[in-house]
Amino acid sequence: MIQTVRSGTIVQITIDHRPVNALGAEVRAGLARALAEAARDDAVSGIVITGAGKLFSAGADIAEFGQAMPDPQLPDVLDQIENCPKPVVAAINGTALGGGLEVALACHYRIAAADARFGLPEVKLGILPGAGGTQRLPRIVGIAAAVDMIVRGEPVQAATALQSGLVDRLVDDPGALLEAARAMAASGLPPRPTRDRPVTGDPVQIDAFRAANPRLFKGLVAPDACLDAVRAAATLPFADGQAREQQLFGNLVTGAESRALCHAFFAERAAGKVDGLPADVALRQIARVGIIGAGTMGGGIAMNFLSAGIPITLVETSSEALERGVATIRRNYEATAAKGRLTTAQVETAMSLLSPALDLDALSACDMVIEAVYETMEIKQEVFARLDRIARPGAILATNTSFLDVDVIAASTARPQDVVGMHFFSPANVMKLVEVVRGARTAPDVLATVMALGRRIGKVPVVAGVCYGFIGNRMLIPRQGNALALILEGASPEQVDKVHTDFGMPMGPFQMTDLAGVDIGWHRDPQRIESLSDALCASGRWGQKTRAGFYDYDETRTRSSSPLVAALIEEFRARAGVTPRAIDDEEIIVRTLYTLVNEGAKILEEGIAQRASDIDVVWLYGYGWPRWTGGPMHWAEEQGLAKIVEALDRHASRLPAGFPVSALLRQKAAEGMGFA
Ligand code: T1G
Repeated sequence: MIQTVRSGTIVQITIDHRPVNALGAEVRAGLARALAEAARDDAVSGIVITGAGKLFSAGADIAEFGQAMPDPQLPDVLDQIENCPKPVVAAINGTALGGGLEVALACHYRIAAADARFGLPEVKLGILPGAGGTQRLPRIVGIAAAVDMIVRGEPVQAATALQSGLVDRLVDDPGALLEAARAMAASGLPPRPTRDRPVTGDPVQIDAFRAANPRLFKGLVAPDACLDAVRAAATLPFADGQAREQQLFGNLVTGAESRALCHAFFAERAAGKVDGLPADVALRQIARVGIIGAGTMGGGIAMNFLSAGIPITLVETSSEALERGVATIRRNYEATAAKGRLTTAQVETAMSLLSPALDLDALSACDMVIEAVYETMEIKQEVFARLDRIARPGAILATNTSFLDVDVIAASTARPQDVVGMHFFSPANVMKLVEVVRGARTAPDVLATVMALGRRIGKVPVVAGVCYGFIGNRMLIPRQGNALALILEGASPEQVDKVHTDFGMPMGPFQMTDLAGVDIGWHRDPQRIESLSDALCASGRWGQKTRAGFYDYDETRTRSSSPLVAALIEEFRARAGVTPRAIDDEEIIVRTLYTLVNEGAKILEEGIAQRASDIDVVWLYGYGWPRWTGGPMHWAEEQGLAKIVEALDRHASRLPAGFPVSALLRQKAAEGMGFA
């Protein structure tokens, strides 16, 4: 946990707690002990603190949250560092985050490797830096820079840290860092308690930051608490400011927002683990990827690989479609470069890895092929049958279907073990989620390879079993279906959507339908009007792309209510003999979100998802579910599963006939348990 090495009069204390040097109870105790011994030893003139491996420290042990934290507490250990009568130098060998950076801030001097990163990401866990970070950082970098780091929670690079004074010196050669730190500790520099340094900058910068960044505060409590803590640093003596920080931290760490965000943190990491997959399964080499279809999805998917430096063969059926697809990819890259997030050289490098082709045979050298063609089974089966004859033995054949049966697609080849689903989300070059659909015959090394590849291209891959719509879209079906039923019974699209956006979703069911296209899944027969959606489609209201759907849209895609749709809804109510009634927001939540949770429970029951937290990751990264609620399954647990079941039963008469409440949901509710 803690290694101490003596060289000359300098004691070097190393935090060695793999994998991320988290500051759990044993580390804190070890650190306190080593500091006390060094402080007591007259032969010791200085102390160096560093981390083992690539990181300095990732901060407090998040797994300890919610439990009683054994002494010593981190703030006390850091006070011990700060009050040490001998100079203490932090040798920051790599990433220093959260409590890890707070350790460095309590040291008298900081020297870092040139590739080190520094951050206080606590706000992303629904808390604030609780070991003096909100009090010491403003004393080192000033109010404005401190507020920016603490409320955004984003790490800064070493060069920025040097510029802001966060570190005193950088060392280009990582191998020379410790020696330089020992020399600094032995150089006769006096201890320099950070608490004695003045807070620089103007407190008005705190409110100015809030006014300039309203999105960072939406739906959250931790960001404002961060501002309050920095305000205390700017206005109170150190000890009082630290007490205020502790108070704010205490309120947050036991709160629902922090529970949700910590859940999301671990859920994201757990999602990468595949049950039943041998840890040592050998991955297949993926040096070139083929993509069939250069439309919106195919083009977006291609960009992920090009951006990761993986060559792409992009196949289309016509040169117009191919040129259009390639032009869209270049346009997207140039738009990103125009925002300064890519250099022209990076754009050209990515485009140079793209090989457009008009013939499937061009895919014969690819190690993997992803099909992104029109969403009908017949077309997909025909493509896979041809691919089976063209692709090299051992190539992975992936389908980007968002609903269809991967086993049926695989059966159109002689190599179902090489077939897998990779369901990207639109826009595929932006959305982080990939549902990796494990077919009945998908080989373990294919699954492992695709999961690793998903991470390599910067995605969050989640394993799903084969069923209609996999995890995400399957849960969307009851939400969309009930939303439509609600507006026929008396609610309006505006009311239903407002309930969802107030809840924290980026958009409601009808806004989403308009974005995706009202005509998705439409039978294309304008004479056949069996539903409100049919009527909209028949009248050309296909959504944003036709500037009319459930809402009207102007040239800037700003939406407005449509009197025509309101009239259409009235007409449909009359046809169905429905007398509209007042519907409250609670009923909308029950019938659109509780039913979604219920579908999630059924997905768990059937083993389509490995764990409830995977379902949360799907909704957090694929559908914009508000992260501060942890995802639908965690949110349901916070609501209380018994409350969910009671409400679904209470509204049973208004749910589709025979709407089955999941047996697992009932069982867990009865047992007073969660899903995990
Ligand atoms: N506590 C416990 N476990 C942690 C952890 C932490 N702080 N950080 C990572 N892990 C686990 C993680 O779950 C995974 O486990 C393994 O380590 C590797 O992580 C008082 C209270 C450091 C950039 O928010 O951002 O300090 O899945 O897969 O991609 O103010 O981990 O293998 O079982 O993410 O190389 C603030 C959180 C804490 C940093 C490395 N610190 N960590 O990324 O590996 S609050 C953070 C990260 C705090 C104080 C407060 C990243 C990383 P498993 P990984 P990586």
